[in-house]
Amino acid sequence: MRTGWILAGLVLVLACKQQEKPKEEVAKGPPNIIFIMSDDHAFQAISAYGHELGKLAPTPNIDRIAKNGAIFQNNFCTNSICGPSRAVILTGKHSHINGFRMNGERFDNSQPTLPKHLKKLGYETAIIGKWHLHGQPTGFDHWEILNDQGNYYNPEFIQGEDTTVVEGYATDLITEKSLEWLKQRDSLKQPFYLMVHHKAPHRNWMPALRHLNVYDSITFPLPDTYFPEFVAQQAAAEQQQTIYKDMYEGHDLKLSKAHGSTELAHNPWTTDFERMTPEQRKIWDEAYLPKNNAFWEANLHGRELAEWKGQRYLHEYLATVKAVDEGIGKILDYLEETGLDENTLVVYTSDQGFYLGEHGWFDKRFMYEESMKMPLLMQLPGVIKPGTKIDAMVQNLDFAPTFLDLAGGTQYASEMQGRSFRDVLEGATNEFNDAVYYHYYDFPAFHMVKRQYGVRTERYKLIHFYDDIDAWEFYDLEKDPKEQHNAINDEEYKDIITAMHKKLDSLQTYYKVTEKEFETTPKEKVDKTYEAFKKLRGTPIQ
Ligand code: SGN
Ligand code: CA
Repeated sequence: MRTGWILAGLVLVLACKQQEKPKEEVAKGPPNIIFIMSDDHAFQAISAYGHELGKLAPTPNIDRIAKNGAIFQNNFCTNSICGPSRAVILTGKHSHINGFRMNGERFDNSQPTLPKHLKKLGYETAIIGKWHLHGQPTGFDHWEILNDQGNYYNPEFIQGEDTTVVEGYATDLITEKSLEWLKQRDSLKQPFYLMVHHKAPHRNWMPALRHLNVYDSITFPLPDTYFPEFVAQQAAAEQQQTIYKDMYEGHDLKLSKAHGSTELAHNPWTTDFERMTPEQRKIWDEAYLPKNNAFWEANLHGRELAEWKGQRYLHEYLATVKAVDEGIGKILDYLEETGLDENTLVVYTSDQGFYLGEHGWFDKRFMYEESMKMPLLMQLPGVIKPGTKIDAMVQNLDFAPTFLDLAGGTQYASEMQGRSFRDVLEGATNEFNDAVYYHYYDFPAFHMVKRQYGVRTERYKLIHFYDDIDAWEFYDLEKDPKEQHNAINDEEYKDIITAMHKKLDSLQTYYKVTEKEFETTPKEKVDKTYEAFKKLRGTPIQ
């Protein structure tokens, strides 16, 4: 009997290894860092940001981070596209310096990165989920990454030389694998840096089976810029990311070919649905058949159809966010149960912002607010006061220097272009950047968004679209927060625009932007790409 109790006690002690840890001991060393990043998660879709969409489709667990710590209202990416944003986060350097300016380029994995520096400081490092920088990750003690963009259902995970298809839903699998990694390590031995990188809510927005009907009863508000006019906004007029013109009815909107059918409508690449097991597909079809039948019965056209497409998009996008939020809840619960939360910096962000119907769009890339702004929430007890709201302008460029500062390794940030915003986090100041630089290169490519660079200050924004065009835009964000009126020729802003040009020049000099960054594409290539995407699109239902 006694032996039985002792054994049971031992098992309990082992099982509760994390809980047993004396909290003061954990709290003394440098903080652990969990960096949770989703793919294309718009701040509008996070309830802590107070947007109407977030309120209707709340994210209570992401909001917990804001309650426990800080929410950033003005965090901007330097280049609103996946691979490049990830490269900036890893290196603390702008795209033209770290060498990864657009998706499809090769990331030089031999260069110094944040995880490599943290390892020198004694951290154990890991990345689980989307990588998207080609080649194998370096600087990580453990990595398990999705293949390229990854898939929502039964995705492939790459670990070392092995690629394995894992049955399940990507968001849940990434959460589970992250928790497994956390549970098997000894946090008394060394601090950790864990990057949890979700695929969701990236295109083509496939929710978890348990969420297929989750928002069916809600009509989401579409932005009042859903049918824009684009006056003096040539680049905006020539993009291909308009919900009602450019989405594929099957791949994006999950529409059936016809009433009564479960076969998908226009779906130029079919793998997303083919990956599902028959059981998964059955649940999917049972959820979608009635909704799709109702669509065909309604026989919509014109604006009504465009609005229907916007609704379908928002329903699915927000439903994919739900699993991300649930996963974050599990991670936060685990940290709290084990006491690890006391000395863990939890970061939640997305690789860039995203359009949820503003200007009629999905996707990102533009220097306009919704895609340039990234959500950012952070908690670290003792350093960040609960409920802190930060207005200072920071960038993804500043993440690595800030984490290094908190980890006691500022010496490694001296080569970086970003700066630590630790003082802002600690509430010592709300002053940081007076202006931020942006440069997007990925043209001609998906969505045909022109090359552009510019500067944003607290109130104004100056953008130059170049390559096959040469167009300047200027916005007064206080008077025109939705960036509808290009005021580049407005007399009243003449002096401000001159000052913004000066600011832009000085930032380009400071960040060592060279002539090479303004190269243009041969016209033939641009024309061919426009043609290729037109063909791929086929004839949209309009
Ligand atoms: C895919 C998407 C595009 C998206 C790019 C880049 N098409 O190509 O819509 O802009 O990724 O996204 S899809 O139909 O294949 O999903 S990023 O997040 O990697 O930058
Ligand atoms: Ca992305």
